[in-house]
Amino acid sequence: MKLRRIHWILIAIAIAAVAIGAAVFHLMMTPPDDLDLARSKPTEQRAYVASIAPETEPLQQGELHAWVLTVTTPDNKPVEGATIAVDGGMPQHGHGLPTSPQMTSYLGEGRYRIEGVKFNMGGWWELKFAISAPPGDDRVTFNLKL
Ligand SMILES: [Cu+2]
Repeated sequence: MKLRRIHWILIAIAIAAVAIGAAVFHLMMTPPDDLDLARSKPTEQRAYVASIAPETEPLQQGELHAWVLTVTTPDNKPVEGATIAVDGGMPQHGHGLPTSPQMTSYLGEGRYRIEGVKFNMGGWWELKFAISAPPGDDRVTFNLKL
């Protein structure tokens, strides 16, 4: 009688463990449905409007590629001579980018080339830019789904 009860308790614990594991896996692997995938948006303090475009699409997992970041003022004037720092990672996995992308050249008309971007797994990625120019320091985060 006693053994039998322990047996059922163990089965219940096993079922609960599998359910919790599945829920955690789902949370780690599934981007939120309402994720903002806009590729153009105002920066956090609204000093700029930033837009991103990959140089090649669709995005390939595991390959180094470049992006063009376009920075304008809110009234749509190109921002020249900005310093751009790049950061990012996977919010659901708690890790950053596998590489250290750099702004490598100014292409004119507020466009900056960002080289060395790599996404080494599928899921929700963030690409973050810190923009520093005469109008001020500001930052912006873009969401990408791979
Ligand atoms: Cu990851």
